[in-house]
Amino acid sequence: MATLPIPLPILISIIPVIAAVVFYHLESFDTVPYPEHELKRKEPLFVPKRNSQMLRGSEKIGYGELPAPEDIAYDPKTGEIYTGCIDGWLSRVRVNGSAAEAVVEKWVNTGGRPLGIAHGVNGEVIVADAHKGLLNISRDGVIELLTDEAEGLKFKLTDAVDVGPDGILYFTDASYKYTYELSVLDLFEGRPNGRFLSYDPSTKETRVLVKDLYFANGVAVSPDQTFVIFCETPMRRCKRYYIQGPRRGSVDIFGENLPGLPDNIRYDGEGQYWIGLAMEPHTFEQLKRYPSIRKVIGMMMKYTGRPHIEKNGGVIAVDLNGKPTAYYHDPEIVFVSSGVKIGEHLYCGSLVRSYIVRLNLSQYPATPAE
Ligand SMILES: *[C@@H]1O[C@H](CO)[C@@H](O)[C@H](O)[C@H]1NC(C)=O
Ligand SMILES: *[C@@H]1O[C@H](CO)[C@@H](O)[C@H](O)[C@H]1NC(C)=O
Ligand SMILES: CC(=O)N[C@H]1CO[C@H](CO)[C@@H](O)[C@@H]1O
Repeated sequence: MATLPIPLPILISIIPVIAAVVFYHLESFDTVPYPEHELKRKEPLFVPKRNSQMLRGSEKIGYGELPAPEDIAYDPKTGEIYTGCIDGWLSRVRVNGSAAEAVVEKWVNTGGRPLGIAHGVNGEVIVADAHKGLLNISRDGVIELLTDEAEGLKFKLTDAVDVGPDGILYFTDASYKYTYELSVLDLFEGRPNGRFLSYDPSTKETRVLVKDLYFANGVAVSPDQTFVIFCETPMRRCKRYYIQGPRRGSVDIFGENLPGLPDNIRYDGEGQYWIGLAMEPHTFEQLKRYPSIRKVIGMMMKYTGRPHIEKNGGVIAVDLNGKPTAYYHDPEIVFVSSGVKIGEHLYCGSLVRSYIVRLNLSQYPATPAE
């Protein structure tokens, strides 16, 4: 009788370990380290004013009628708010008076997942649809696909959009590799799979302006139209791409070390950009350091679902130079996808709630930090 090289009880006890190791190596999900210099610990960003309990006093707009309203775009001509939901609907919300009186109209269904929204120069609505690409929705609700690929590579997660001079559209594809539903895997993988692009309606040309971006997200054209801001979610920073003037075509950092993972960016017409922050960074910063842990969690997610590491989301306001002015957050709010200031209210989009959160900023302001 042949003797086992390892005693049977020990062999049995290490089988799960061997299985785990084999499984780890077979699994195609492959993580890489984030760039070394990005992992340096930094002092938390100083923000002069904050409201650290922004849910207190907030109201719910369209409760139950707006599942995961991601971006918010205000049309000053009609006083309506547009938002895109997880069920594919692009809804128009009329808010006048109290939150309870808000009227939600399901306008068009893209059949995909509408994310970024911008009002075009001809009264149309431009939608960055995660699944479909960049869409043009005419005033009477006809949907047209403008573009869904560039340089031979299809978009997988068209994310944010804004309209620049001459009606040129600036937008992001957060990842060519992972869909909206699997976006956590993109952040866990640690590769720059995103692109910042433009689409010119007069030539129908799609151009890649910046590639190799880490989850390219929120887009906002500067009010003087000299540059376009976009953010890289896992890097907690915003970059600036110049579209006019002597620096045209170059990129620099607009703001970094944000107190959360940034999503959409909106200019308020009054000197400030509002950036939605999904969650505070601490746990994710830890994960960024350990690709093998990200890999194991990423693999397990297929069977166990997404790990819940998020807390304390919010919105940060920064001035025209990217300097923070105010930070609204709350331990109980997560996956804030956008913040838009309309009049004296801040309206917040969400990836997990079924309504828009609204806060009266005159009544519940950010106050000087001690
Ligand atoms: C969107 O479609 C409308 C209606 O056809 C058209 O007037 C408009 O120019 C289009 N916008 C873009 C950006 O293609
Ligand atoms: C917002 O709060 C201010 C200050 O309390 C109040 O005067 C104003 O009426 C509120 N606005 C609305 C629309 O409720
Ligand atoms: C927040 C909002 O949509 N307010 C609207 C209320 O109604 C007036 C006039 O009808 C609009 O100008 C506002 O924009």
